[in-house]
Amino acid sequence: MATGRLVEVYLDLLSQPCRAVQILLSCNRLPHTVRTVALRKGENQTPEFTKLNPMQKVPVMVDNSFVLTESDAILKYLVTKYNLPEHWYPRQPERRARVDEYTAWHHTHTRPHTAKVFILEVLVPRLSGSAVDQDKVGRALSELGGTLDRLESMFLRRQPFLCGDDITVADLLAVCELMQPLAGGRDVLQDRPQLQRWKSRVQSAVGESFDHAHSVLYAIRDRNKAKL
Ligand SMILES: N[C@@H](CCC(=O)N[C@@H](CS)C(=O)NCC(=O)O)C(=O)O
Repeated sequence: MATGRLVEVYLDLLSQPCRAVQILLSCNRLPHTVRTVALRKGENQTPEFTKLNPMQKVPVMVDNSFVLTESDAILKYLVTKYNLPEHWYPRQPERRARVDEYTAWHHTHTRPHTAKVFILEVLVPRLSGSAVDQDKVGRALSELGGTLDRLESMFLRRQPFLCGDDITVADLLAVCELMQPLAGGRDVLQDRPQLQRWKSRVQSAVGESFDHAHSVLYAIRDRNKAKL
């Protein structure tokens, strides 16, 4: 392990990609410092944070003076730099390419389609005070349905994890995204036993870091449930 300052990560645990980074760090017991950037308070727009990431987004990682944005890049960097167990991001070219294949697809499918449901059911009503637009939610859910079908029929076809026999960073990115609509009380995996079994395998593989990273999300879910 490199000497010097601990890896620093700038996170808001309500953010899906931040949770993926947090889970990787904590389940591998990689010493790190978390700097919380509360998006709801606009802390990502301060001059200090903007200097770190001009795109004003979390997560950001700082390793000594090396600053890195984009969860996908951060996860792969941490595995490589700190020699985390190889299964997270395999060295063998074909197995590595499978992870890259998913993570490229993730940002055009799993992430936008799942995030849209969360935005429509939780963020828009909260920020605008208006009721949930059920027509839009219906359309978003049907789009997400296509992505969930692909996860089952393509990535999880005859294998326990998205990219093979063991957990990789791809599973972390995916599971954190698919958890997000729970904030509004929606379990998008409810009628998806194959994906539920995969999620349980991911949870078992990462242990208590899963619930720890999702504690903010669970609190919002419970608060919203209490309002009904
Ligand atoms: N592709 C980026 C996405 C980062 C991102 O969109 N982060 C959101 C939270 S999930 C954010 O910081 N949003 C603040 C803003 O856009 O103002 C990644 O995977 O790291």
